[in-house]
Amino acid sequence: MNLRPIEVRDAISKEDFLKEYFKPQKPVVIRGFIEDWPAYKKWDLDYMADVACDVQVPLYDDRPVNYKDGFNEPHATMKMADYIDLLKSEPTKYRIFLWNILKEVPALQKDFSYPDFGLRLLKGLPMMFFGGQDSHTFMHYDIDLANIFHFHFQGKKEVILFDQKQNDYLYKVPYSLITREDINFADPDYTKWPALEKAQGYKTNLEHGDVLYMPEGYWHYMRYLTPGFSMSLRAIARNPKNLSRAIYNIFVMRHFDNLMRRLKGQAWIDGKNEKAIKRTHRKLKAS
Ligand SMILES: O=C(O)CCC(=O)C(=O)O
Ligand SMILES: [Fe+2]
Repeated sequence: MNLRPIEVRDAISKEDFLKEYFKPQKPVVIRGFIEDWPAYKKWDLDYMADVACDVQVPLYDDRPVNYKDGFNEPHATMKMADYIDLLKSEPTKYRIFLWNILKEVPALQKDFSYPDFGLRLLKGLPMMFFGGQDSHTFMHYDIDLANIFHFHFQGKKEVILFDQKQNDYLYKVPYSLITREDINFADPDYTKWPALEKAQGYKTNLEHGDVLYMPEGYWHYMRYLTPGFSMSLRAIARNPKNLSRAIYNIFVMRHFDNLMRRLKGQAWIDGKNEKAIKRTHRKLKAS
């Protein structure tokens, strides 16, 4: 993999953001942008344990997809206060993924605002992500191929990104939004995954207060170097091609995949995983 560092900018104007990053669909890390949010000073693991104390949170570990799982179905649940205790006491694979904070803890709304990047951010959908030391979120892109603004709090997180032009090299699993789950993107085994050598992407480490802009449909892999959490805000895809793929994913692809899991069971999942390798290696040979 050829991973370039993501550009880092200090507080940037809306005009510059649109011209230099949104229009060319290029990722960027913006530092010092949310220092006027109450969240910037208030939000850490202890605060979250406090405000969401008794809320039951959905947890995911790094087990591979099983045909019995529904789309994004959690592997466990726990009280937020207990989960944060766990995060702080030992490395854990358990992550919170796509947790709608406003639905669960509406009071958190007063700690942040929707920044004006010149894109219309979806107000109802601030999503939170938590992870323990060394846990990772598998390489994926979001079902709606949205523009994502990812705000990081507490700790350090490693991020690897690819655009959709890299799909031929990434061992993408058909009828899903993920690559093969057994690839370690932090340190890939190129004898097993030779196509990855051709992939051109980006890499960065996020720290408290950083905002990462991920353009439409970008693949992202996140590894929590220390326990921490982030919030994502999104704006729907503007590129008509991405928008139509979002509609297809939401209304067709995911239902088809669920149906096939019910009909064919684990053979459906295993078959897709084999196809991911076959297709990628066929393309590699042809190139
Ligand atoms: O931070 C994470 O664990 C994953 C973030 C993510 O997938 C997103 O913001 O869409
Ligand atoms: Fe995501």
